[in-house]
Amino acid sequence: MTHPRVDAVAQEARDAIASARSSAELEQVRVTYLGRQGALTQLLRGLGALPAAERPAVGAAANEAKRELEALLESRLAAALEGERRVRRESERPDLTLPGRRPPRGALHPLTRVHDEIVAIFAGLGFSVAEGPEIETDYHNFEALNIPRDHPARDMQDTLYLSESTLLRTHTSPVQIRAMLARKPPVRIIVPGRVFRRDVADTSHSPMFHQVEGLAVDRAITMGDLKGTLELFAREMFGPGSRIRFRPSFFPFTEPSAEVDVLCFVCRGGGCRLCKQSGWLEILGSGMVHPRVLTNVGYDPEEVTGWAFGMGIERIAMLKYGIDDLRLFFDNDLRFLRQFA
Ligand code: 2U9
Repeated sequence: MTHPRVDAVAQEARDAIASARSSAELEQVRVTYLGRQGALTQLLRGLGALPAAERPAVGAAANEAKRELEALLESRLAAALEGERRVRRESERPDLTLPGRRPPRGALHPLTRVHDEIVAIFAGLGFSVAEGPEIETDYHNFEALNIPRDHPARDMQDTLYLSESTLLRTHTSPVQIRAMLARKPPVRIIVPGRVFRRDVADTSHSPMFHQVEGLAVDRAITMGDLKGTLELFAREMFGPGSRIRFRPSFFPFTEPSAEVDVLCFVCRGGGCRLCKQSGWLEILGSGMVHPRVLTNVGYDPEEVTGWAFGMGIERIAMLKYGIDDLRLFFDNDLRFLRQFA
């Protein structure tokens, strides 16, 4: 069934469908001809205004054209959508030739790096790692180490006491006391760990910091052994040109005692900002274990001798990396930490 008035609109719609280039354009065509204000819809709606004799023929032709156009639109729309999906799949296809994305990689904390390096150097010399509790007794932290009751280090200013007889260890030395109480000589241990002091944080103080201490006890251990060991340590830690010097000092738990400097690795002794023009950098304290300390752990100072040393990991790290504020180690500012990646 056809009718010239309908045929003109229908042909126009067919042409529009044929030339539509996308699903969006097809939808536009549908709205133009079959939508609420569409040309064919208006034509059907205007049937009442036609002479009665013409209504059936025009009505039938318009309905037929509507069904035909709807079917045509549906199949063209399906084809257009499939085409558009294909184009999108193609453009979104992963490019397998692109280089992979690197997973974000963390880095060791500078204190961990220095700790590991120190431990590795002494492990290479036959020392084994010993660890112990951070909460200690007054006996292991002070008494056994020949630090008498009236010694300034005992002052409440320096020590964080938990009770009359327990405290946060102020050095890792109580671990060496425990090790010696537990076994017979020879002893060769390295003792890394956290220590605590009653201090307010500033560029060079922190209520918590890290130490590595060392202890060697055997028959005929001498200060020469200590010096040779520390010289080797300094060369591995600060470079093969490193030299050390001993300055007389005093600690209650060693006799004789010495503070140890390393030749400044920046100016090689000439004097610079890092070594404050002295040519030397203080790196640790050391000495021959006091005979009273050996007696306290049941060793006979006539039979065995020993040496010990202690160093602050933060201090070594500050010298090695040129860091001027201790607090940087504990702030966990990524702008600082990333520099050690
Ligand atoms: C035992 C006997 C002796 C450990 C020693 C030092 C000297 C020393 C400081 C370095 C910087 C502490 O972190 S710091 O402030 N330590 O100068 N430590 S001798 O002597 C011992 C330890 C244990 C049984």
